[in-house]
Amino acid sequence: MDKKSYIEIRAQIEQKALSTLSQIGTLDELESWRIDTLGRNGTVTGLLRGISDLPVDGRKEAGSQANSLKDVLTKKYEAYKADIGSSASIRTRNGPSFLDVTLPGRNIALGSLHPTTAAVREICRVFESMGFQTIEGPEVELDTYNFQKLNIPKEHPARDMWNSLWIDRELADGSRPLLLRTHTSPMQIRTMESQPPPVRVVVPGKTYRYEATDATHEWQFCQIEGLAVDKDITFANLKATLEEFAKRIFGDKRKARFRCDFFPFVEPGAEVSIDCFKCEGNGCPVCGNTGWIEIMGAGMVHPKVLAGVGYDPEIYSGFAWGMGAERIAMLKHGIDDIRHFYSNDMKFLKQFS
Ligand code: FA5
Repeated sequence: MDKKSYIEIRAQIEQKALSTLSQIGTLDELESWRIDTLGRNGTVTGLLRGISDLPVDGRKEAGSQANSLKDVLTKKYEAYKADIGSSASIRTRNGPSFLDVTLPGRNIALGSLHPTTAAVREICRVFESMGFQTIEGPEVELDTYNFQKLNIPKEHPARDMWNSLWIDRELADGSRPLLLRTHTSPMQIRTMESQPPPVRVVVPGKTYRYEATDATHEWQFCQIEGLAVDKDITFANLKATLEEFAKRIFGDKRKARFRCDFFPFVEPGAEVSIDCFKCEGNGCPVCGNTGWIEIMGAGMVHPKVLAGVGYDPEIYSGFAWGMGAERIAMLKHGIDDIRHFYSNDMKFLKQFS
């Protein structure tokens, strides 16, 4: 054999050995490969023996090439053996890696509902069971809907009740009528304008106010508006509906309190509070030492508002409310600071998963 043929034979042995190895999936197959390739009568051993048939001047180089092939294949054999032997593995057909089907699976971290979302859904379900339909509305609102059609004209001092975040976009007439809605009440108007009575809707959604935050106030929070309009609706219907809501959400133990309040779009108006979960109504920092936590404003829809949307106030009457979803969740779970809801603290949020 001459030097050229020896080099060709070496290349063929290498190619065949590597290609066979790449198909191997079990220890038995690997052992047969070792015997065929590196064993006493294997191809590589035969290659080494063939050195003595070469002319003397080519033996040194051929020997080093045959030995380096032996080293490479031996190392590959050991790596495959360790890999297959370490587990019940399945060889992937083309890649060098192994898929170990016996390893335990990795847990997929499942998200969970934010406590505000959970509260909103629970509250809406309660009202849905009483015949209300859940709808949503725009968070960027027109002055007309947020104020004017709710009986709050421009320059009216009642606007001070809602510190507004205005959107700095001037219209052709020079007005800047867009704002982030300060409450969900604009949806009272949008709903009544879009359908004839009877109406029974609840409207959850984000609301925004330009105000300082504290334990019970956020600048962005969630409200749930409610509106029922029909013939013969009275304040007794309002009270019964909201008391039923309070019982279903807080249980029979919690007490609800109705007190006179002023909102330009209702007459009469009421502030609804629940006795403080923290001090059981005795007075503490959470309830501002009053024993009560205000959860909503409510009242009978003002006749001017009904007339403004084309409902005849002589025939139809209705009640409405707007409650703070986080305040409800705080009462339900004993959370003493509303700022936890929006601090993105996983330790807080995970308690509700
Ligand atoms: C209103 O927003 C009226 N639109 C409610 C209403 C609707 C009255 C229909 C009559 C008829 P008020 O500003 O009081 O009212 O807010 C209603 C509720 O939202 C409050 O009782 C409270 O639970 C919640 N709330 C108000 N401001 C904040 C705030 N900064 N952070 C968290 N919750 C708030």
